[in-house]
Amino acid sequence: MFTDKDTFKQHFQEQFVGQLGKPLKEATSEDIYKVIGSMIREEVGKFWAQTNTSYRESGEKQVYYLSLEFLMGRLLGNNLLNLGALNVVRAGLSELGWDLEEIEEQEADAGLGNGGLGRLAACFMDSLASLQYAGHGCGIRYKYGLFEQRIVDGNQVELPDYWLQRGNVWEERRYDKRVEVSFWGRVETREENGRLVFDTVDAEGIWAVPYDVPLIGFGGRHINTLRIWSAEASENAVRQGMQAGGSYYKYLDYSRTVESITEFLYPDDSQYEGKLLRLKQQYFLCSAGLQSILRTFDKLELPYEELPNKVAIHINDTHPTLVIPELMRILIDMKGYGWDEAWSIVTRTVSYTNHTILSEALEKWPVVMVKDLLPRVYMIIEEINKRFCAELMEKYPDQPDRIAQMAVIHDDQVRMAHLAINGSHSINGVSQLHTDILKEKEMRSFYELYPERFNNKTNGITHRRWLMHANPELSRLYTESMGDGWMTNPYELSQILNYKEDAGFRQRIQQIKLRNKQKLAAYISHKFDTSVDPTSIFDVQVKRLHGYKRQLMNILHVMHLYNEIKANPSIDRVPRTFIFGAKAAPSYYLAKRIIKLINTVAETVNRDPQVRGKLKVFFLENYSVSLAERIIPAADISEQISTASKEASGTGNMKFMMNGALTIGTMDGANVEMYEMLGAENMFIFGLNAEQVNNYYQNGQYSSAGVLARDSRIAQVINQLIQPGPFCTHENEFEEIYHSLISHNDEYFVLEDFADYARAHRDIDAAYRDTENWTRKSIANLAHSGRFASDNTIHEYAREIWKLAEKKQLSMMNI
Ligand code: HBZ
Repeated sequence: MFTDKDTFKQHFQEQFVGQLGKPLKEATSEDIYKVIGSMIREEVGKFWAQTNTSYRESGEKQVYYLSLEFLMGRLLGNNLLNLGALNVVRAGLSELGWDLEEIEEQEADAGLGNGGLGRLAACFMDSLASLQYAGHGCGIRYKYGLFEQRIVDGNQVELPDYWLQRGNVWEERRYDKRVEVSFWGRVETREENGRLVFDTVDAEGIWAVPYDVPLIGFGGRHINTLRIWSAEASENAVRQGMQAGGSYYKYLDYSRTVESITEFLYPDDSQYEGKLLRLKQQYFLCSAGLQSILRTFDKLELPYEELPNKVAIHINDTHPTLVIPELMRILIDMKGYGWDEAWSIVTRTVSYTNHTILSEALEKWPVVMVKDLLPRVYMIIEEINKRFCAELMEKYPDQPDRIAQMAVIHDDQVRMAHLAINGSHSINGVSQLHTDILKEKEMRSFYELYPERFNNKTNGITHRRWLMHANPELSRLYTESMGDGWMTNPYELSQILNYKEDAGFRQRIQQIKLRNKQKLAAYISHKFDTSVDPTSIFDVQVKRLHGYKRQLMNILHVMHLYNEIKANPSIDRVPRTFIFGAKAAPSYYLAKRIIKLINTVAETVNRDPQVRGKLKVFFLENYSVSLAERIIPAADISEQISTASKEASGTGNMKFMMNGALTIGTMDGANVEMYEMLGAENMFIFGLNAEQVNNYYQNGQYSSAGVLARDSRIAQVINQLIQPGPFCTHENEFEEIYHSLISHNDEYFVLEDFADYARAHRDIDAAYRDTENWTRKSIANLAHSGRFASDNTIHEYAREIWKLAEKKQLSMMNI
């Protein structure tokens, strides 16, 4: 169907009329989107089946990536790219009078994730399929994804994201593959053939119905599966309820309650939510996922001792940790294994990634909640804890504190990270610094106990979405210059270092950046009905809003720049356009005030004729994967300014680097690894390092008020938060922000790092004036970005954690 333009056109026209029953001349862009989507589904169907058959026949080890979040974004463009059909379809549609980009805009983002953690899962899916590993995603089909953000009077307003409203062309409902998930009930114990048997009675069973989405690998022949589960009332429960005298209305209520389990994604990215519904979501995923995994394994007709050789289950943070006691339950209660055999199977099968050291994000479930909702699973967790504490007691007989500190159950709470570490053979952090902090501080005692389990896997991003699809012009330049080997081996991007001294090449790089900036400028101009100068420095910070990510420091610095220009209108500054995009968790009050502050500053700055031509500020609403694809290729500066030690890795930093932006950043997360490759001349590093931050936390010697007393520029900006003036319409307007910095002593060292941050920005100003040298720095960033392709990360997971068979290096020849 997609071999050449004319074949495509012919098929497309036939399919259009056949599917929609109306003439092509009445088509809307949404119609076109749907028809192309269904053509792709049809095209890949055969290969999807083939991939699954080959897995079954070869019996090769399967990886299941369990995650409460998959932030997939749009699929049309990437699927066409991976199928090798992008150009054919673009050209064919163009002849029919349609623009592919406009068609892509018809697709709703699949926003089934909050941020980095969910997007990482999506990048991993693309790499697994493209590298032809047998790796699948297992998640939840939320009816509502992450809320849609609107800005009203400068404030964030949340709207529901009903992404399925117009249907979803990519998914296949597989009702025949549904499984039952049970909640509540009581455990009854009896003896059978001399052994204790546990039955859960009076439990409530509901259906988990899977929807399968094909994950099309690069080349279009290898298709893995993302299986997302939806909760539905089981007709059995309904019938029983009706027989017991329940009314029809009661039944309707009941089925709504059941469906609520997969109704929405929890919108917190860094704060753990101790809600019963969230715990239900977690168990729902684990139970449904495991049943489906084991059903596939059962087809091999092997004993369960073989499970760790045939199956790897990876848990994305602690959210799916219940898979550990659930697999124990199945092996012991249903398959008849003894505890020790079962435990050995479980721990050799499961591995765990930690994504944060923020203590407020660590999951702890109240014992009563787990016990009521999942009585048998709770018994198993208790037993795991008992045995673990006994092991500790033997090892550290005179250290009761250490045992209490490491226990799985403590203070009437189940600590999910402790359970995950206990039940996994591998625990990894997501950047070298983050892993070191886990080993030396946060999880030190576990590292001392099980040093061989801990390892690092620095995050990565898929260069297919973030370079080939988001930045087609740059991709074309690469291929013209050095061939297409970089597409299957992103390390080859380093070859462009050979062109650093080629003035013609640099000029092409500059032109591409300018065109990307012009496109974004047009988008912003349209949204805000104002002009945007594409020759100004585009300085971008886009990510979730959080105290530690320090959007506040960025906007305070913008206020400072404004003050400087006002005090000295003839000051010589390269014009800057500051661009922000960020969603705040709906319950995170301070984060929402920071959004309001950014919008207030933007309004003042953008309408002041005295700063016109020097400074502009924009907050782009509803930051999402598709918006990121517009913004990132247009950035000159990437703001990666978290308080050192707090950002586990960051992945936005890698996307900007891959699109030639220069980073202003702290020595945090994966920035450290970027710096090791790029050196001080290609990155703008500032601020406290992780050790200094920790020393401050430990010795308590930081005083934010002291910083104010020393630096009048900061004092001026801080006062502007509470005194009527350019950024404050009434007294104390931003008092909560003010107090977080002054009364609460500036938890994230915004004021401490401010001066050095401002210095780094002046360095940027100076460096940007030398266009040729700036471009050389940009090329250095582009060239080294191949290191952060998720293909590399996935090869490392496959080799070192999942123990998959080595794959041969792909090349464009065999794609
Ligand atoms: O995971 C992020 C880290 O903050 C970031 O540094 C890292 O690069 C990325 C991928 O490893 N963590 C998250 O995005 N975390 C969440 O989104 C989250 C979601 C639900 C929760 C807790 C955290 O309950």
